Amino acid sequence: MDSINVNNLVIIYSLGNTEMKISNIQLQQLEKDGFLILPGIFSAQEVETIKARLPSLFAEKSEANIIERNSGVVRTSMGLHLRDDLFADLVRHPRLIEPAEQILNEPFYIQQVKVNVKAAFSGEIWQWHTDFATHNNEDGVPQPKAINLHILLDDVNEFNGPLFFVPGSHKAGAHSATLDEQTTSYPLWVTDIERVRDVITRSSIVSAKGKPGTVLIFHDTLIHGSPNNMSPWDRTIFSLIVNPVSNAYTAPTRPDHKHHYDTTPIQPVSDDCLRRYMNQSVVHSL
Ligand SMILES: O=C(O)CCC(=O)C(=O)O
Repeated sequence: MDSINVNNLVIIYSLGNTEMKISNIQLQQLEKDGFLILPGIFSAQEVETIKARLPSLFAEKSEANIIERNSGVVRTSMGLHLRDDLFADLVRHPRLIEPAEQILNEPFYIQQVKVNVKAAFSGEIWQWHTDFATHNNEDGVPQPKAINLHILLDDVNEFNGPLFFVPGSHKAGAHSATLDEQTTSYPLWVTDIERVRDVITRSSIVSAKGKPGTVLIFHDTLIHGSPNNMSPWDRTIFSLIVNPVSNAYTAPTRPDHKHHYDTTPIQPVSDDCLRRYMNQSVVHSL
């Protein structure tokens, strides 16, 4: 079996199959820090192809488009794999799904799909939180086993609202949290501030910056957040949350676009699945 290292992922050639794997060192790093930052996973052309779908999705009158409280522009656009055929492929992309298989080691379903836009000058904060606080309190997800996979669709720098991660904070399990329905238009279970202070004092903060095409992977109990975008540059990020079928919701309170009810296990599609959308005018076929 031959293998080569491309863009931080190991591509293993075996009996004519191509597999995308993260290395054991990266798996250990994820276990230790609670997150991975993987530059160069999607090409500039792939990112442009993904971004080309967004204006028409954002223009739709849909409750899955959540609008910023102050500026009135889209803050987050959800359920995209059910609204657009490119996103139906992207949520099954092997460069996301094969690392998720390695991490989870059991069948998993698509829990949430969104693009978070943090528009230039107006994009608002995501408070300090863990994803598990919302998954557990709103959906009855029993254990913090879900993982969040992001693709940076813009250049994310220190000025346009990068995610902040607290390394190692996932190890403490569930953190005390309170539902915040006031700060932004997106109700969020936010980590209690004394807890955040305590954890950061013992750890640090890492700013998840990177070029378009960078992938972030992080655990359900990792404390994270992101500041307002005061810069003249948009910050757009795709997010896919996957959860083991054995750990599915038990008491959902949220609409399907916030936690998908279909627990069919995800199967990866082919690595070149985005190619057919390149240079294509956008036609929604779903
Ligand atoms: O887009 C952001 O800045 C925050 C996203 C986030 O917190 C999440 O996906 O859980």
